Amino acid sequence: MSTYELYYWPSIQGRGEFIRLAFEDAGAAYVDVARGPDGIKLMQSMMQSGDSLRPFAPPFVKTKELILAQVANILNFLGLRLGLVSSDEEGRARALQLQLTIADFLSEIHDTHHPVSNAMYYEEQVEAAKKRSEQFVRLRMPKFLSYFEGALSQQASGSYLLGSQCSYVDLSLFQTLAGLEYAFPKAFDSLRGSIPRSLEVAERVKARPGIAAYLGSSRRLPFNQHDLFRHYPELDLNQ
Ligand SMILES: N[C@@H](CCC(=O)N[C@@H](CS)C(=O)NCC(=O)O)C(=O)O
Repeated sequence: MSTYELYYWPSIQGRGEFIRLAFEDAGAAYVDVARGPDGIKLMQSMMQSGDSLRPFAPPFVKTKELILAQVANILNFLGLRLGLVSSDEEGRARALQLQLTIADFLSEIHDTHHPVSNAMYYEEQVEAAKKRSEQFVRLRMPKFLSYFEGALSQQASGSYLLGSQCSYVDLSLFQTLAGLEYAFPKAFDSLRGSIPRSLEVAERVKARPGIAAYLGSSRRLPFNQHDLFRHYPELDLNQ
């Protein structure tokens, strides 16, 4: 099996983590290129290449055949190869739908701390961030979480989002819950009781051999304040 190349910012988990978890769970050979010497330069040069299909933003993955960007698109492509999605068309489409919903969720999570612009510091947009987070915590976070809980409640107990097999979407759900718990501990705590199935899936994902080994390794960076999930106590409101 050839080695996959992952390109992502080296000092955060960010959206790259959703791809890392899939590689780690499957025990796939991959290199986190931007964590190596001159990796960031190489990543940036690939985004500035003359190729019209060049990635707009990281994460992106280079395989023997192609360079692919967009988390959900990458996971849709890798899912089959890594054994992290069922091989039937319907199952793959449903996995992609759930993953795209996670992408929407991540976008809103990001906007809690950067509601005005990515090009401004958090400190320059605190007031807008407070308003945005108040809405997020009260309405959007429970709405997204109950959507995934609802999807799980369609399945037999002890299964995953798409049935009895763990898929890349379950890994992403685990990561999203871990990030929310870090960023919004109070708000997350108050919602725990409403998402028992999701929490249970997250525990099972955490215990999978590839994931458990990864979480205990130095490759798993801690959450930090430059990341997608950030903990600002002033944004973490009880609903
Ligand atoms: N929709 C894209 C979002 C990619 C994205 O926002 N990447 C961030 C890091 S997590 C970035 O570096 N963005 C640079 C930019 O938007 O200019 C995905 O799901 O992969």
